[in-house]
Amino acid sequence: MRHIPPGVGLYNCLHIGTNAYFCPMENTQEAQEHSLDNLSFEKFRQEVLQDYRWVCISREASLLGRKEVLTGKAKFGIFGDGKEVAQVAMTKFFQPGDFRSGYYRDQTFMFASGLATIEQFFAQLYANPDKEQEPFSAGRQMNAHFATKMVDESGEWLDLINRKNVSADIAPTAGQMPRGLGLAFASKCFRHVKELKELSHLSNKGNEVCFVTIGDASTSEGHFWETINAAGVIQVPMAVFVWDDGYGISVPKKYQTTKASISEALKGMQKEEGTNGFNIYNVKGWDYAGLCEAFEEGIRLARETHTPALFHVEEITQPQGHSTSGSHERYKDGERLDWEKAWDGMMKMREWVLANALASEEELDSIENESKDHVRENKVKAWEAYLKPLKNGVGKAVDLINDAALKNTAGAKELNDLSKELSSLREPLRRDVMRILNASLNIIGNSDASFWLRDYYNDLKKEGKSLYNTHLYNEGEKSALKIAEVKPFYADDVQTVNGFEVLNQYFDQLFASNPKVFAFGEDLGYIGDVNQGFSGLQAKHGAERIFDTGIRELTIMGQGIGLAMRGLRPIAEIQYLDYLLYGLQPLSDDVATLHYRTAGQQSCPMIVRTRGHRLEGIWHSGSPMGVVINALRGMHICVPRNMVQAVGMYNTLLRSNDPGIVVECLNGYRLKEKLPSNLLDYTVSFGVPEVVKEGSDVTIVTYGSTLRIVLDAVQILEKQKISCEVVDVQTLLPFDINHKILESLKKTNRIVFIDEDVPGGAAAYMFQKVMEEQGGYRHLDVAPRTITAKAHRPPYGSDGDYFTKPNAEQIEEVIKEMMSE
Ligand SMILES: Cc1ncc(C[n+]2csc(CCOP(=O)(O)OP(=O)(O)O)c2C)c(N)n1
Ligand SMILES: [Mg+2]
Repeated sequence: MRHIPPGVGLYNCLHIGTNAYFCPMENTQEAQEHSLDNLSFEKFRQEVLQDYRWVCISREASLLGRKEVLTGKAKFGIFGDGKEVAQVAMTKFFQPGDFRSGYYRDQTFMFASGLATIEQFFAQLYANPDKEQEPFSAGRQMNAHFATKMVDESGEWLDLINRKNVSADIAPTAGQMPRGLGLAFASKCFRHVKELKELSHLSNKGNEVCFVTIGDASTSEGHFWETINAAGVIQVPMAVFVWDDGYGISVPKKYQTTKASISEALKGMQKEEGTNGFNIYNVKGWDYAGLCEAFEEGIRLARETHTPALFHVEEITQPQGHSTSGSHERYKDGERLDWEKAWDGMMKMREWVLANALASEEELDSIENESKDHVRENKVKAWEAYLKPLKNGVGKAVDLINDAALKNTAGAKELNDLSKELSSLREPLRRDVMRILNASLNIIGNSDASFWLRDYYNDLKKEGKSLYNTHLYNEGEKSALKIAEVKPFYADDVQTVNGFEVLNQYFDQLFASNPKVFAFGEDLGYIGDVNQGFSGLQAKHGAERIFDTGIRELTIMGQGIGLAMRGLRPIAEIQYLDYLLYGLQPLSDDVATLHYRTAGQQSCPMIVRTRGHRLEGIWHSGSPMGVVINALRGMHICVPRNMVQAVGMYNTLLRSNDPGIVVECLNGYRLKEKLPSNLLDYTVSFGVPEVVKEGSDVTIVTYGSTLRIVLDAVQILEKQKISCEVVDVQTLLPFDINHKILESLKKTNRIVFIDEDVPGGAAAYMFQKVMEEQGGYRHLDVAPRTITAKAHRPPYGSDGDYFTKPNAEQIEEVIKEMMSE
């Protein structure tokens, strides 16, 4: 661990990316060797002053931002005051091609890197949904949740190598850690997989560093520890900056961290001669020169050698406390508050500039004053731009209501009152316009006078939808829904093989044909996964592309996220569906929301491969599909009934930019299947169920491994002259987009939904889709049913399974009951 001593004196001589970031001025001889002349001194001075300017601008943005919230112009604000100096230092080493995976304190970094303007910052504070004004999330994210554009409108990756890249922030503390690991890990893949060299717009030989920022308290999360361990093991160019302000909202670090110091607690992670691990640095958050020196070394080593670095940046203050939701006087004592004032980074930087005669008092005063003006002017611009369409909307609605009042004498007074109410709102919202238009329409009724009002009301509804309800999935040509179906082709001399061999042959061909594809997980590399899908393939395609990971589902998902966001095609494995819960948080909060929360500017086409439903016991046999479909809106949920279908689903996902999860049936690996001869080419259309058996008395809707149990029951029922139509839904998300199940129901007038989830889980979801969305209730002769597992998990042993999950006899009984109603 390196302690950077504070106050190292005057440094000059700028050589970004070399060892000599700053050279001590006292050493004139050496300084001359580094071409210290007036010109370079002036350049250095200007750079320091520019940094100071960013510090001042950012501080003013925090101060005015808080006021905007307290005066009611914005709902909530969280700011980066106190962290400015560390961030201007960090910015110096952030190069085009690099990535940031950070959190809500990084506004100074965003300003100083040229990735955010003050106007954009305030546009987000006001929740302006116009992407031109608020380019990070189009009004979808809280303030200080940043992002840069990574894919174009047609879903192609931009030249990330020439851009400074910011992966979209999320609010859950430490949620940036797994993604940061993956973004850094991608550099390792680009460096070591020679077939990727051609993708020169995505990487420059893996020289990119991922900058990961995190607060001191958030290092208490398991996400932090798992990520740090994984990065220490696999050695990736990740630079972690812990902004240590001593608190996580109100809770001080003595309750957060062993020895109240993250660098102390991490000592065993320090890389030593001949070991892996981290380079760990301690540095003070107000010490501009010390910060630059530490960051220069750690980031250079990360870039060159892929050794991760951790910077414990201590003694950071929070001049305005945590956020606009409270005041820090409630939990910091007088001594702490006084200390924070005395060690304010902005003040310390000013002192340092003066002590080293880099500028006069007057020069610094004018930088401070100009910064204040700059922020104030841009804040006003952002507010005006935000209000303009809203005011226009109010104006138009008021005109229409007044107009209608003239034509509607009975309701004129009420209409005039409504139009007055609307025009008197100082800070109107779209919802105010909607409410008043609707109230006006209720008064006018369906008369001719309502025509233009209703027309405008409908336009605003459409506008609201396009502003707030779009981009959950790709909408253009990279949408999985636009991938045309190609049927599997079976040659005359078709082979019949085990299910796992279908996958194995497919993955072999896939890895030979597409260098962007990677697969990894527990036991996936050397032995080729627990069911042999990858058997023999590591030896053939290389351990850089098909490999084992530690037992750490969360960061396996993180590795997948990072690779996918950088334009690769990861297949990240969760060994058993039951263990998906360990990896669910990044899928739900990060993957599933990414395209939505960036309004389509970032994509994460990762594939999660897992297997489930059908071993035995409380774990290894679970089917928590209700959890999955509800947590993962924004991903596709594929539940193939066999491995041929699974391959078609992998092909569809690989052709699109949408993320998806494929749940293979655990009992299917040794079942015989015919091997298609177009393994790489056929696709399964998402949201298109398949009728696997036609019938006329009852429609049975199911999926995945339950299908086999259903077919057993159907055989028995058919002998009793009950004709069953069996529908395999194939994908739970999306679900039967063309209402094929309704067509079946129209024919049979009886329907039952069957799966192995708990009551009220995925079967209830399918029920709601068909009954409510498709209007299936109109075609029922008898009450519709769901058959599910019991509420508890399946006990170990085949009888435990039999009495817990749907079995053929139970299905037979329910269907006979339906037939006799
Ligand atoms: C998983 C999760 N738990 C709780 C919160 C609420 N929360 C937001 S910020 C915060 C404190 C974070 O403190 P720290 O990591 O030190 O960062 P700082 O705000 O001090 O920069 C908490 C508890 C959250 N956003 N996410
Ligand atoms: Mg903190």
